[in-house]
Amino acid sequence: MKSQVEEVRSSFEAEAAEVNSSASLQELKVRFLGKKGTLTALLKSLGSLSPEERPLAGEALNALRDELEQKIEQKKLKLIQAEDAAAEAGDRVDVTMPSRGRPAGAFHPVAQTMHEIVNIMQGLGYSVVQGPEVEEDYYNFECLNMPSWHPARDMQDTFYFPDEGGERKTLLRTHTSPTQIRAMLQYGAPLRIVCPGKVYRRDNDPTHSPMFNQLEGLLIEKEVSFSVLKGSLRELMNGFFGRELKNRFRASYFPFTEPSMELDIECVECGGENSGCRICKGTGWLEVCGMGMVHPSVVRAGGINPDEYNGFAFGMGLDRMAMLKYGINDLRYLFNGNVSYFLSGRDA
Ligand code: 2NL
Repeated sequence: MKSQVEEVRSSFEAEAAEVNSSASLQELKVRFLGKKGTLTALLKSLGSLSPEERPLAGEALNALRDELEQKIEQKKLKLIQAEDAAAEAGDRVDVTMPSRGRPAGAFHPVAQTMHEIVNIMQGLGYSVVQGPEVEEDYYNFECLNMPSWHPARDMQDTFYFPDEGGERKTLLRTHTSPTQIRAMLQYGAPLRIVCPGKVYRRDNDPTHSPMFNQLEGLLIEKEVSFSVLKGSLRELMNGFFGRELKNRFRASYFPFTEPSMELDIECVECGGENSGCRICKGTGWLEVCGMGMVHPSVVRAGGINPDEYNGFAFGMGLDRMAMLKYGINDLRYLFNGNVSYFLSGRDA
């Protein structure tokens, strides 16, 4: 029995030396002191010993059990301390580490689009002019042939700043045209300008935001023809989309131009090949730009003699242009500030 006690002790010592976690310590405890443990088996065998041998062997085995239990408890404490210290060290900030860095920034797709269009127009001799977003009714509507009773105002309801008498003379501009009127008054003719910027309308649905971005162009010279307008806009669209696109000009109406037209380009998504195309609704065409020859009374409102000068103007939505060029399928991605959509697969 004595040699068995020594055997158990030495095998415990050997195995305990290998233990390096509280989990493996628990396994060790079960192997020696558990119901089917090595030491437990010896204790059970006491009954088969002779009455003379039993007390001594019992004493030795009980002493060994106490010893093992004690060693296990000590080891457990040490392991828990070491594990806590390791966990804490993992949380500690190593101030000598280099920073993780940030992904490179980029222009907002609408800003990018605005710069691309402005660059093309600058190549055609146009300058950029900016103006106030809080405008006067006169510049936004009145001088553009839209008196207060005009039905075209219904489509351009906006946000007003009533004065003390309750009159609504100050508003958020519904288009960038008032900036073009201001430019005509300031610089006179001849004039070639583009006016990009934020505009506002009382609209809010999946394809209309209360704030959106527009770019208008204005050219005032002597004896300008509609064909100059058509050529300039073809140049703009082909330059912007980077390839020759089919186009068509349809008759339209705006209060401030006469005659007025709209430009359609071939669908940049399907090229007219997909009758179920979500982008062109199966028509093969995309409406991208409204335009016309500036109405003589608008030229006059700009302080320019319409008998001496004429010209053309056009306007387009920059948000829509950005969505078409960059394949953005929901207007809300442009406004919610979540860049993850632009960093990963967009169709996901
Ligand atoms: C559209 C259509 C257009 C204009 C804007 C304009 C400006 C002046 C005089 C005459 Cl100062 N016209 N701008 C003309 C035709 C169309 O925009 O669909 N915009 C998103």
